[in-house]
Amino acid sequence: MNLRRSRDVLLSVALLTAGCGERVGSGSVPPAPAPTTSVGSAERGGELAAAPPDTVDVALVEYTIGMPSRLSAGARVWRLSNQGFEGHNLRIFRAETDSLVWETDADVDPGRTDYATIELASGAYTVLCDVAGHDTRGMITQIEVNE
Ligand SMILES: [Cu+2]
Repeated sequence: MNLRRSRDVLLSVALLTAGCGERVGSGSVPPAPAPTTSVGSAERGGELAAAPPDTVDVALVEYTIGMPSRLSAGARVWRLSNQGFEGHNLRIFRAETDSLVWETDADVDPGRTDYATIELASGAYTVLCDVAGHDTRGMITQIEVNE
């Protein structure tokens, strides 16, 4: 697939550091405690103590992306867990325009879980892992976001 790698600035994205013992209030995205690290910060193997109920769970494994195919629009916490043995990453493209709307800063290492707050407007999106050969082997999926 020939995807344009341009950033779509219409969406605001904030990284959420998975702090040890950091609690996430129910229903809303908490103010991130001045995260200065990039994605890849669940250093202590940490899970958030309590992820918001509308957390989007994404399982990255050879070679599939396990996640809901329908989401509601707005800002959601995405929990990216690499359950495989290779590094994986995530790219989100608007399906209509092939424009990149979000990407991980770095690969998620095997066994690691990273968190990001991602805001998506309604529409159709393609979600894939950009590691060479992974999308063609199955790490690509279509999702629909609705109001
Ligand atoms: Cu991958």
